[in-house]
Amino acid sequence: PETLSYSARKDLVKNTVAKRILDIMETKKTNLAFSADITNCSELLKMVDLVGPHCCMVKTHVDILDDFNEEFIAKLKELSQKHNFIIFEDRKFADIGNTVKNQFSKGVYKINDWADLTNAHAVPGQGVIDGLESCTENMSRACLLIAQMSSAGALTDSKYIKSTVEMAKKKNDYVIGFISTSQVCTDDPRYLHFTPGVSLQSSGDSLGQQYTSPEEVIRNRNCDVIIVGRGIYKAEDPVEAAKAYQTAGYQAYLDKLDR
Ligand code: UP6
Repeated sequence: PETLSYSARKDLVKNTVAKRILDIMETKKTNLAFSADITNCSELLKMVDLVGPHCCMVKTHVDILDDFNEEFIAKLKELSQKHNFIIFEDRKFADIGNTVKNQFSKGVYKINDWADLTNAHAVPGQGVIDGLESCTENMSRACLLIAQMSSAGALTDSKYIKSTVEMAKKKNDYVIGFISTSQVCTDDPRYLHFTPGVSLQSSGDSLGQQYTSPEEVIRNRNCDVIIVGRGIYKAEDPVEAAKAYQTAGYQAYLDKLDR
């Protein structure tokens, strides 16, 4: 099938966050999401200031921060404006709607106040999305469903993937795409595919992570966004590493358009 450009797809989507992601990818020439899995606030912010110019999105796990505080959120938002990136909290919600609603909007992190994008497992059923969406006004926030995982032995078989895609389609403005290791929804170009488990150096870690290359993910598996953590923040020169992922990911997109 024909590959549509980011700008052509931008015209098809309704959700503001999806539009912004496609717009940023086109203008900054990057489909890299930086997974900032650093456990200290100031070190994380320093790294994000360095990598920010090269990514369309910064993905956080705020519950791994040793010194989380509200000032951190203010500074992260400042950086997102300075470098023009989306903030994605990788919370992987997976409970009944009512609990998820509280986890999203209350407690220490109040994720709904600051994260443009979050994600959820499909396993609880439709209620998990309804719980998140109930906190959201005018499609100013968005969610991804986790259809596949990069880790060894993931239980997401083809039946589960199919049901996850169907669930997303029932919520087509709020759910803007999938976490997946391949293109799970092939018949609707509005859905974005975000792929973790990407490295130019390594094939895996000792805890089940499995890596593939940016080219494989973007060009062959037809996904849209590469999610890279340790490949960047553990590199000797994180800026050079970020540039390498930016170039590899964007070139694979251009190759796909040419095909
Ligand atoms: N992540 C995966 N695989 C999934 C879903 N999410 O690796 O299926 C997340 C991890 C981590 C990042 O929680 O934040 O993507 C990958 O980091 P890495 O590049 O350092 O392996």
